[in-house]
Amino acid sequence: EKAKWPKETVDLWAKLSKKEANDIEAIQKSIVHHVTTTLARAAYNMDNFSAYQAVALSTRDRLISRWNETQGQLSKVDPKRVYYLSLEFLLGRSMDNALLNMGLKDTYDKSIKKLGFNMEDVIGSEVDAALGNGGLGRLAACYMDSLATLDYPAWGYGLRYNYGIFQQRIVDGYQTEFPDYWLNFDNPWELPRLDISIQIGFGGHVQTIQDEYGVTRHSWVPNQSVQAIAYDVPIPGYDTENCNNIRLWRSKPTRVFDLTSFNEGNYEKSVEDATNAEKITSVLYPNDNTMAGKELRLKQQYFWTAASLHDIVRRFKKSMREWSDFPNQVAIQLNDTHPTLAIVELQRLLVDEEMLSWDDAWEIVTKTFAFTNHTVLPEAMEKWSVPMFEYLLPRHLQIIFDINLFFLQKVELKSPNDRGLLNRLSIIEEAQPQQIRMAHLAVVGSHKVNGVAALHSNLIKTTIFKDFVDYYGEEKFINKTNGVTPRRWLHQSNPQLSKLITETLGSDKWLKDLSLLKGLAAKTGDAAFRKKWMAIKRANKVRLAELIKERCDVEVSPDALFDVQVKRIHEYKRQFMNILSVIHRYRTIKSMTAAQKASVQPRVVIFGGKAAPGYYIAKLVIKLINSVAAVVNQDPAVGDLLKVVFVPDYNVSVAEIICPASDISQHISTAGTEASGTSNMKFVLNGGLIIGTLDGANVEILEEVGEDNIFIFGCMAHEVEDLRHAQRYRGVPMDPALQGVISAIEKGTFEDPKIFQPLISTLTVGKDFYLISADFASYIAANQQVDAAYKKQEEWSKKSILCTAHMGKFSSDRSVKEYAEEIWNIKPYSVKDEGYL
Ligand code: 4GP
Repeated sequence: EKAKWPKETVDLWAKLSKKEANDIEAIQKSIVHHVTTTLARAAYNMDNFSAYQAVALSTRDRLISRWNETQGQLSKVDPKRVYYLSLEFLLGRSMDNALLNMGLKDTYDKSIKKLGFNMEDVIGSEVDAALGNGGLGRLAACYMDSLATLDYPAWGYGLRYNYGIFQQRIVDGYQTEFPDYWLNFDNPWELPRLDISIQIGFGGHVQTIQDEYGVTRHSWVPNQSVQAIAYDVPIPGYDTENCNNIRLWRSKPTRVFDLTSFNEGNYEKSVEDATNAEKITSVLYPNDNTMAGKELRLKQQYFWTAASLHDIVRRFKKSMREWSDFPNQVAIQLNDTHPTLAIVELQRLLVDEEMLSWDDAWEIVTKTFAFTNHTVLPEAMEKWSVPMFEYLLPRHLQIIFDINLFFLQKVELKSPNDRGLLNRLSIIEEAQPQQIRMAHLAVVGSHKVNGVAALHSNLIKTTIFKDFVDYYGEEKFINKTNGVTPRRWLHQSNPQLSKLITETLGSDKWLKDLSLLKGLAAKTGDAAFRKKWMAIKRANKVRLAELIKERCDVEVSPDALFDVQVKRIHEYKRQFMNILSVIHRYRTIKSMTAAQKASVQPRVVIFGGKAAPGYYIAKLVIKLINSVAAVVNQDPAVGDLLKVVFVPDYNVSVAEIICPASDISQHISTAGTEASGTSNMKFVLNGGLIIGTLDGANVEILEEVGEDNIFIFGCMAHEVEDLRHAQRYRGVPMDPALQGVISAIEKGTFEDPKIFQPLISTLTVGKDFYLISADFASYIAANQQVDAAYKKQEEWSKKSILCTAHMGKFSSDRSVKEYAEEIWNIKPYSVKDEGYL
């Protein structure tokens, strides 16, 4: 179009599409402009929230310019891109992060101060975008930050849920759930792309025809359809002009189908269909490490993968390349098995719609996809019942059966007559009814499969994917240890420490090359530095103490040892073991003389995290924590020696306050159950020590920080099965200290013991699946070592510094670079700042 314009029109556009100026005056003008026009307010009726809205809109203008520029340049250059398919993006707040990444925080700070507002209050008015459950969703968000920062051409694809993860409130010690209608006040961090709308089908039947060459062709004729509408979320990199995109899909009714019902005189039905269409992206399933198994969830998965693939294919087609070039232009990463249907959908598009041969199509598919596994827990393995699947996606089911048949035929050639092997490898589980094993489909349809920490990646090779490793060989199964973004998890959440590190290292380069932190190690001998370091930790503890006062109405002393366990509540994460050890500590203190008490290290034990609404045992753990807290916090015999709090509604923005404030944090899963963990990395990065088992990324943190700077206890992954066997069949007695704790609960020390009976039953000898009894003694001992080490404050401060100094490996920049080079084969492209669009 541009080519047809006269020169003066082209020049006029160039002149008028200059990017915004970033001086204080321009920023203030843009804020006031949004106040008076977009918000239709004025200076005299402003509050912190409307100030937030105006600042957000002004920030968003600058974000959009970068986004536009990046996407424009990338369309021209058309490099290979990676598409990260994730059902969860746990982004948290955007404003602070966007300002810091764009290098505008200071200027905005000054600008709004002069306009009568305070940056912290304004930032505090933003609600979290909580479109995720826990580790998996937050990892996706960290990876998006790193991809943009490293200038990789990358897009995320997900769903725009109306309701994010529920809000948790504690009522009478129990978790209660409230809907998180986060879109109540509009969301300035998204750009609705109402023009990008894709029709997605469901149900119906498959037509089989012979084409003009006599080849049998299938085509799917759905009988329902909904529209996918795109909402784009700009993701700015740190210290770069690049700004990537997360495209989230929202479901809407299609007009065509409403009209059919309407014309048939069935108005009510047509409105009902429309409402059902909107339900698809209504709510995030609140399950972490478990599979929901609901029909609506399967609908979400297909809706999302189909819309995303359609979009990816449309972009590819613009370049007029050969289909065989597809894997040279497109890499798709499957974040867990949730998007596995994308494999089937691409095969369907290529074979049924683009008329490629099955084998040519399958080669393209398998070169395009790679798959990340995040858990070995059996309850998390996604399976879909064949009848339900057939009803929703009849053509996809046929394709899955064909993929399976061709795969098993190859296995048969390699290992003839091994029916057991075929059964174990099959994508279809022969149950009543048959089940589709999504993890098997993901492995068969991908060229690389990775775990998320060294231990976990080895474990999947010897357990859930063992037979696949024998068949495909080792090279297909690799490790990509998780990482976290130092921008959000240190620079943004711990500004004082970030400043001290920059001063000490002489530049802020460490924010893009985290290995530079090792320069801090030389400072452990510098007493003045140690003092500054510990003063910052204390200030962060004061900030957390204020949050605790506000949310839990408990006063805690920032001079006590802050001991934190925040993460989803799950039996395998063993919050139960933690609170049992707290009861043990309480009983020990109660039995002491005054003289003995004088040498006790005061501790504040801080819990936080959500339990899946249907996870009864996890919810009882929350109740027990609150019941123990109620007794301990009121007991004058204990005073400040022990306090227990459960911080309600743990989320990303609460984590940003908690992570910088811990002295010790707990990562105590039964060995072999936590795939990686990422909060462990955030705590250590902020100079907190950890107590943990040899599980997930703890193992690699130990390697980096050294055994003097971490507290390791408990059994090892390879011992777990033997220990379970021993307690099941040889009746190993319960640990005596644990026995004492259980008796105290049963005697009613903390409310009516009947409440906790189902929880205690999980410890019955022979049933203690997560091995709390087996690990209890070493856990108590490790906690005693923590107390003793913390008393030597000078030594502790050195450990704290060394922890941060050795965290270079755990930047998500490192993880993302490994994915880019070893799996996706993509190269960075730096956007040129041309000053106009
Ligand atoms: C989580 C794992 O439990 C956690 O160890 C890991 O750090 C995280 O993924 C990111 O890789 N898994 C899930 C899940 O959240 O639902 O499987």
